[in-house]
Amino acid sequence: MAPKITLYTSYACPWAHRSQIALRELKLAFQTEIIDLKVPRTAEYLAINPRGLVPALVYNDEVLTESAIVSQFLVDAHPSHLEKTSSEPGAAKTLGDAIVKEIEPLLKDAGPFFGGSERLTLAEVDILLPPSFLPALEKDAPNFWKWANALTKEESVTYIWDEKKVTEGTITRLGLNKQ
Ligand SMILES: N[C@@H](CCC(=O)N[C@@H](CS)C(=O)NCC(=O)O)C(=O)O
Repeated sequence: MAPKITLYTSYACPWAHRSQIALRELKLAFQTEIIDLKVPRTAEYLAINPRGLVPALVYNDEVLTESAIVSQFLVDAHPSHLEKTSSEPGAAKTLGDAIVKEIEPLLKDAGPFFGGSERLTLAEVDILLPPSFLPALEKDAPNFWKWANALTKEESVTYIWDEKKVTEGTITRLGLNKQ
C-alpha cells in the first residue's frame, strides 16, 4: 500500500528543497503543508517538530526531521536510481570513484582523523568503510587509505567487528561461493 506522506516545507528553504527533490524523483504522492517561516510556528507545527524547522516529513505515523535523514530514509525505503544497493553491479566502482573524487581531498590534513584530529570525530562515527574495501584506493586515494587504516585500529571501531563472520556472510549474500 502506498504510504501516506505529508511534507512540511518552505519553498525558500534549501534544506527542505532536498526533500522536495527526493519525493519527486521517487514519484511518491505527498501532501504539502507550507510553513510560514516569517512568523512564530504554530503549536500544531511545534507538536510535529519541536525545533520548529522545516523540513519535517510525516510518513504514515512516523515523524522525520533533518533533511539529510529525510532523504536517506526515503531512498532506503524506496529503492530507485537515486542510490545503488551494495550488491548491484557497478556500485563498488561508483563508490570508489566518489571516494577518490569527494573524500580524498577532505582528508589531506587528516591527523590521522578528520580535520587534523588525533581522536575520532563525528565524521569517523558516521562514515565507516573497511580498508580492505577496494584495494585500488591505496594508490588512487592515499589520504583515504591512511585514514581508513588508522580508523580500523581504534578499539571503539573494532570491538563489535567480526571480520571472518562478516566476510563469510558477504560472500554468501553475493553468491560468490557459487561461482
Ligand atoms: N539542519 C536542518 C536545517 C533546517 C533549517 O535550518 N531550516 C530553516 C529554513 S531553511 C528553518 O526552518 N528555519 C526556521 C527558523 O529558524 O525559525 C535540516 O537539514 O533539515
